[in-house]
Amino acid sequence: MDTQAIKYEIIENIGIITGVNPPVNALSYNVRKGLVEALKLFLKNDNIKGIILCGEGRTFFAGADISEFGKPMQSPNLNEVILEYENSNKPIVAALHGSPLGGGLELAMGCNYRVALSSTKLGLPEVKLGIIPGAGGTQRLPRLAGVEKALSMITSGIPIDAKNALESGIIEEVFEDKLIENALNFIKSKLTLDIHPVASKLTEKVSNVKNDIFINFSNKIEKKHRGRKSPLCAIEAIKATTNLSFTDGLEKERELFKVCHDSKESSSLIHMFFSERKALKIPDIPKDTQILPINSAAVIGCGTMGGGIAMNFANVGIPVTVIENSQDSLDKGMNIIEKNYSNTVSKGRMTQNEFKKRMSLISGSSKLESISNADVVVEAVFEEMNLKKEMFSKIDALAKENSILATNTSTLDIDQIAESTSRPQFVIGTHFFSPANVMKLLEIVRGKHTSKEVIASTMKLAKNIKKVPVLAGNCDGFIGNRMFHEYVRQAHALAEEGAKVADIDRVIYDFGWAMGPFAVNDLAGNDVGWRIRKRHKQEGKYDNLRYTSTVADQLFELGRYGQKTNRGFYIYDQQTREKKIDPEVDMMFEKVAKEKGISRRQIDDKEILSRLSWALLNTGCMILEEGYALRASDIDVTYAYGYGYPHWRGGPMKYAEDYGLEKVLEEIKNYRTKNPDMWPKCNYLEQLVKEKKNFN
Ligand code: T1G
Repeated sequence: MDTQAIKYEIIENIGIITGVNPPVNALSYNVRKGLVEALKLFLKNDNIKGIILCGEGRTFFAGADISEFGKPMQSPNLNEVILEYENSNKPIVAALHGSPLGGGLELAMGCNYRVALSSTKLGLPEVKLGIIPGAGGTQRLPRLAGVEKALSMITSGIPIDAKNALESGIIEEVFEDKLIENALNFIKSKLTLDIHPVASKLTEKVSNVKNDIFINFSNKIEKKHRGRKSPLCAIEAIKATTNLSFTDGLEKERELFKVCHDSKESSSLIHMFFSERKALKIPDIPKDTQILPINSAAVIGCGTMGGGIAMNFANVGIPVTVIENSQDSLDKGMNIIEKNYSNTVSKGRMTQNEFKKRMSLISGSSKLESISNADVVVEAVFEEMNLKKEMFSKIDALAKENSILATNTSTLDIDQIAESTSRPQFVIGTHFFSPANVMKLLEIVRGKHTSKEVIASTMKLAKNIKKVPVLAGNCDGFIGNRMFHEYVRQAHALAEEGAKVADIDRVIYDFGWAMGPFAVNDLAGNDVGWRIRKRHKQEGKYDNLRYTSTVADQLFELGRYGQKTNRGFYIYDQQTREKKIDPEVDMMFEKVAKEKGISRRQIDDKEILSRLSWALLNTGCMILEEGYALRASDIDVTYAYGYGYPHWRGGPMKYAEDYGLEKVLEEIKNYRTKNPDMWPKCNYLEQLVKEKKNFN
């Protein structure tokens, strides 16, 4: 018998059950059914004395099939499958490789033994999808590895490596290679034993656990995962191992799983999971598009951005040359890179050897000629069009044939930059987010002439350097900053109309963003914003729009650039960086409102959130209408990975969809009556509502 998703074979007296459900052996209905059927056959066969469970292709079972969530579960469910394996009267070893995650690891924990290749990463990542392990993971893992390890693995969702799993008692042996051969020897060595271990029966309840540990984890989670429920539910489920029997604990897990499964947090995080992967698919770029090899890189400019960008290459083993025009600036930039890496070492997150390896991959040069061998050149000089154009004509003269010429710009016109070269098809925008070595988003900007090969290769490069790429079209500010600009304009309008700066930031923070718009402005630098506004004014961008940044301009003139000058919209403590409200700033807004003839009023939290959220949504819809983003979900990915938008709210477009687009439009229309130039009409949104459609 070979179902479509499971195959089996017998080697000597050992039965081997193999998952064949590419790409990741997700535990879909066919797999679950096949697992039970194959096991039953083997249990009936007297020649078979032991069983190996494994997966074909890149991984052992990587968990439940997420695309089945929300649909009626077809029997057998995973719990039922695992019970069959656990009750087997022949010993079973799970032979792990790749990513045994979620239900995959839960299934393995239902087997008597687990062995793994050393490259295996094991984990229970369910909280990343807004749920908790739902097939006994919260009950078996603490019995195998202790409560503390289970709390750490399940509440973070971060996988551990095979060595760590071995030390924690989750697996029994680690092999460098020849997984099946070694697993065969392993299970044969166990055949003479009368009893084989079963995780659920290791102990009735997990004892000697202090309650403090649960309190400490909850406190940590409430800080780290502000607003989230699933990690707290996971703690509750794990706690059940200390006061309930395995069967009752499983029941408790089921209850909590259901609460999480039915939550917005979960549907939003699942939306994020699939959106992140969808963003990699570009409709007009076929899968077999030629990929340009990237084995070396050059970064021009070793300031905060340039240095961070260079680290991304070194982190994955790509040698990179950073270029600055003076030795002094180069030394300064290289020192910052070194300091960044040293900090990681001192936090215990990098070994000294790795530190040396990464530093040795980064070389400095004060000569632009050093770009001549690089497969990709990333320009990260000051955000100024003439400077960038001048730089690109020089790059054009020096870079080798077929090298990707990328510009790290956050707002500028890629086509204008490309025009200064003789090979615009090789020019592309790569908008990194600060700090570039930390932030996951990479907005990739496609110019009029950028070739398909260059786009496909840059998307691939982004994945290689562990970024989350989103392809944007070439409009001012691309996807992210074009929307952010309108969001900030709305925040300033709110402040002019009577809302307090700190209240606006508080509402946004409480919603789940990393920080509010004014705090972001202080972090990014009001001088940066001022330069962009100056250009926008020259280009007539505000001709039909209310200009709301008068206070920001006044602060700039006072030298209040934000955190870097210890003063911006807030006042910052020089040592602790703690921010304090400055009532003077609210008074400046009041004064400006008076001068502009704006009548001030009390503005409640609901209106603050609604106006800021819909300013993003309305601009996002315009971007979709004009074709600068491929899909609404790309916008959600942009905001979650580049702007600190809470993933568990699904992104600004998904949030609006959940709220109801019809209701959203009603509110926008209401605001538009009072303030037409703050709310440009978007036909795309009107059309969606008219047709009672959602984004896609
Ligand atoms: N279900 C359905 N599809 C999945 C999937 C899954 N679990 N995992 C991956 N895919 C698809 C993915 O959408 C993509 O599709 C393709 O596979 C390759 O993925 C009861 C409740 C395993 C580390 O959360 O972390 O078990 O875009 O590009 O970079 O408690 O996929 O090609 O069409 O990400 O090599 C727990 C999620 C589920 C694992 C591989 N498991 N997956 O990374 O490939 S909940 C997870 C991953 C659960 C039980 C419960 C990664 C990976 P397409 P990829 P990759």
